[in-house]
Amino acid sequence: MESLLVVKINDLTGFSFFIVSMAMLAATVFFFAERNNVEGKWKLSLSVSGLITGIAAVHYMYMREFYAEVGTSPTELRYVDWILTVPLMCVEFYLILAAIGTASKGILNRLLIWSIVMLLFGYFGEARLFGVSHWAWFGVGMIGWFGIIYEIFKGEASQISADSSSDALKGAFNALRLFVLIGWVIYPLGYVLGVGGNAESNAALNITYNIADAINKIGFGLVIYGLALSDSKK
Ligand SMILES: *C/C=C(C)/C=C/C=C(C)/C=C/C1=C(C)CCCC1(C)C
Repeated sequence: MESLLVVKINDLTGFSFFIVSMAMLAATVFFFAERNNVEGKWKLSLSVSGLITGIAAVHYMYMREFYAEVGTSPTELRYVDWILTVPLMCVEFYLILAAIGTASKGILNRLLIWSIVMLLFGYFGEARLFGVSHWAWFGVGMIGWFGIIYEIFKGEASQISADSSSDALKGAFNALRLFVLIGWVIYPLGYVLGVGGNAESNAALNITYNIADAINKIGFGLVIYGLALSDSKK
């Protein structure tokens, strides 16, 4: 039991699991509490932000415990978290466009399909499934990510934001898509670092993914919160 409670300060991987669990928990409380301070049409967006960090918080507590017990964390736990939270981030894009202007269901559907392609094939690669090279699966996963990037930089979603008269929306939409373009680079990097499959590469993969999740889930939610707050004050 003791091993579950003690944080080993010299264990960077274990420490990153611990600190990200706490950060996700704090962010979740914050997003749900702040629902009261924004206008009605923004409440759903803040709830979704809280769900994203809340789902991650629960997964991080399991991952941390697993790691503390056996020194690794299962790939499945990581991907179950992502397959729930990344689609919710796609929903966030849709919701902020819908709150200020118009958004077609097609945008949401395309973002959801691309994100499933990205994560499903990334998982196939990490789990070394079906005897196919993990670089081939990685390549297919990258196509999914590029599909998302296309939709928000060149596709219909980017068009709706560009045509909007709200500077707050444009600013927030732009910040969110920079998370996807730049913040998400950390994920394929983690995949590449983890390819070795030994203890060192597992540690590198977990630390990299942990940092990526903290930046992208909490940062993403804070940008939406900022938009909701400035729009509500008007
Ligand atoms: C909250 C969780 C997030 C934002 C997870 C994002 C995950 C990715 C951007 C994963 C990307 C990958 C590729 C682009 C190629 C294949 C390997 C992946 C799945 C790590």
